[in-house]
Parts: sequence; C-alpha cells; structure tokens
Amino acid sequence: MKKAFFLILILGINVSLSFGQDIDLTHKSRRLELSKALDSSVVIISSEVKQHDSYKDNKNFYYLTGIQVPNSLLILTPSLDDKDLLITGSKRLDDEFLNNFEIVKKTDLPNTIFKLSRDYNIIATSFLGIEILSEWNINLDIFDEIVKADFALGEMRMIKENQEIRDLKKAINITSDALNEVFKYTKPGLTEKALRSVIRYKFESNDAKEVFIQVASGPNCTSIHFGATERILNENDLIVFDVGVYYNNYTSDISRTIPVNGKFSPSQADIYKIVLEAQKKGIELTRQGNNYIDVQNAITEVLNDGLYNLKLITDKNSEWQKKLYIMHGWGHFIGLDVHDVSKYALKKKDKTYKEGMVITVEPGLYFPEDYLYSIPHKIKDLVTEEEFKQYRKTVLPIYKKYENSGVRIEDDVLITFDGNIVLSKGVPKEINHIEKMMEEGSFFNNETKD
Ligand SMILES: [Mn+2]
Repeated sequence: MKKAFFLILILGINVSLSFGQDIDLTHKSRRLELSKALDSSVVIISSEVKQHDSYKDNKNFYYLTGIQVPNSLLILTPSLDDKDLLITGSKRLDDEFLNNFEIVKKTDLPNTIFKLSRDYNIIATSFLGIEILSEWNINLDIFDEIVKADFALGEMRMIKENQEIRDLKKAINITSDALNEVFKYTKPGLTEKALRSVIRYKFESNDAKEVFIQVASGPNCTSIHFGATERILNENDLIVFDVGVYYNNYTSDISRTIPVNGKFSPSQADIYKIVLEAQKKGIELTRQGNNYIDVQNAITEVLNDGLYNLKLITDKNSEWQKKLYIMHGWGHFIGLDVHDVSKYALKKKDKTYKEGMVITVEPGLYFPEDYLYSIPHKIKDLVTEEEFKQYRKTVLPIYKKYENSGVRIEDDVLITFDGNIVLSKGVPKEINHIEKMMEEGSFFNNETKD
C-alpha cells in the first residue's frame, strides 16, 4: 500500500515537471524516500548546523524542504497519513509553503517529541552538527535508538534529479563564462586581485553567489587552497584558477592553468601535458560501473609515467616517489555543497558510479620552492635520509626547471547511462585553444585603456 502511494507521487512529479510546479512534490517525495530508507523511523533535521561555534545552513534541510531559514526544525513522521512537522521562527514563509506541514509551536516541541517516542522506537538525525539539537532542548534519549541519517541522505543526494542538473549546469556555465573572460584579460603587470575582480563582476552580473575564487600566480600556484593577492603577474608565471559559484544553491568547481604571457614555455608545457593526459584518462573512466579507486589508479599511473619520462622521479615503483608531487585527491561530488556528501560513499571500493552523479576530475602536479631541500613531511616514514639524498642529487638540476610552478585542471562531469558529459567543456583546456583565446582582447582591457 505504501509502495503504491509512493509510485503515484513519483508519477505526479513527472507530470507536473512540464508545468514547472514540481517543487512541493519533489521535496515531499524526498522526505518519503528518506523515511523509507531509514526504516520508517522518526527523522529530525535542523535548518542549521553548528561547526566551530558558528552556524551554517544545513543543506540536508534545504534538500528536504526547498527552503533555507534559520532557527527551524523539520520532523518527518513515518505515517503517510500525517503531514511532516515544521517548527519555524520565520515569518517569511508563505502560506502555500506552510500548508505542506503541520506547524508546531516551539513551546509544544517537548510534548510533540514525547508523543512521537511513544509511537516510534527509533529516531534518526544528521550527526553533522548534532549538538544543535541540545539548543532546542530535545532529549533524543527517550527513543530506544538514535541512528545516523547522514548515510541515507548522502546516497540520495549523490544522484542528481533533472532540476538539480539544470541548476548545476547554470552554475557551471556562469563559471565558464567568467574564466573565458579572465583568460582574455590576463597579461603581465596586472595583479591576482585584478583578475579576481573580473571573475566577481561576471558572477554578480549573473546573479550567482561566489563560493571561492583562487587566482594563484607564480610560486602561489603551489598552494592548493589560495585566494588572490596584490602579487603582480610576471611574464613567465603560470596561474592556477580554481573557481566556483552557487546558482540556486547548486555549485560549480572548475580549475584551469594558463601562462600569464599567453604562451606556454616548453617546461610549462611539459607539466601541463602530463596533467591534461591524466585528467582525460580520469574523465574517460568516470562512468557507471567504475569507482573512485579505479580512476585514482589510472590518474596516478599517467602522472607518474610523465614524471618518470621527465626524470623527475627515478623509480616508478617507489611508493614515496609516487606520492611526492601529487598533493591532493583527484575529485569529489558537487551539488548543494562543493565537496558534496563525499564522506559517505565516494571512497568505498564497492561503491560504483551511477547515472546522475556529478563529480569533479582534477589531477594536479606541484613543485614548491626548496621542496627537495629536506625530506617532505608526508613521505618521511617511507624513505631513508641516504636514499633521499641520492634522489635529490640526481633530480635537483631537473627540478629547478619546474620549481615554483604548479598545474591543476578540473572539470565537472555528469555520469550518464552510457558514459558521461563534461559539463565544463566550455572552458578551453588544450594548449592551442588556451593560447588562441588569450590572444583575443577582453572587454575589460578596452575599458581600462581610456
Ligand atoms: Mn574541486
């Protein structure tokens, strides 16, 4: 009986999608699905999470209701006959929205929870920021069992619905447009911040909310998370852009690396080609049936083969040499969060990719200043002083060619039934395409000439 009702709801969504009135059914069906996945326990989700003493929107609450409001609680009641409960201090919510819920006053909350605990044994909640529930004076211990809702929510949020894909595409297109503009604008003598202001202008004129903008030039390229500074761009620098926006709460995440003067030098191209080849290999394998480890192994192999050919590593089978220049993971889901629900499933070997997932593919190689001066911390247990000294002696003259540079290339990839779609393909990544685009002037260059 329950199942039949659920099916009707799903059908309802498909029908109403074409009329653009899907919002309430979409969120209602998510709430039902979650309740079902959690074995029909009561589910309680706060609209905020508390982390390091600050309050942030709880994306799970948004995912289940379609709204972001402070100081509210959602309680899912397993019975299909009852409406889900909402406790909210917000006066901004319109009646039509509130009709989807039974509204509970804050003062009635303890009583409501007590009643639920008589009918149901299990309560589920998101353990991310769970301490916020104590601020509501809710005692979960009156239930026989408290379980995590995070995994079930993660499983659901990993598979994107059509509306979510539309919003992700919009965020990605806005980001692509901003990157293409800034490629044309880039030239020696400008600052990192000047490039950031072009990206910001593009974001704001598209009603998109900045998530982060990295403009890392020269030696700054070797920092994995960077902002933008007053540093003046040099003729021979590379720049690593890593940029994301929210559009309608869904985020993009794109990285590109370009030469400040518009032409990759031979040594810059050496590294760029390796990362690009690894990235393409990673994208090729980002498809149904494969998993995180499959892609990781393939990317690592291409990167290390490339480093070996350049003589930057001397032994392809050495565990510590394989780790030296690879400084971050190759990818993560995107969605309501930039690093979306990845904790719950991404790295499990038995978790294969499915249609509807959206993942970044972002290998990189980095060559920080004085990196080989002593044994880098992350490999210190894997190599002896003597062995490392020998390695440094052989590699240092070659390393100098690449020192103070870094390359990262990141695309956002939607997994489809029979392959994938690179949603960020509007930003060039082939060397000749980047160089050609950089030859074009930017609207912003013209503005500053006068
Ligand atoms: Mn990323």
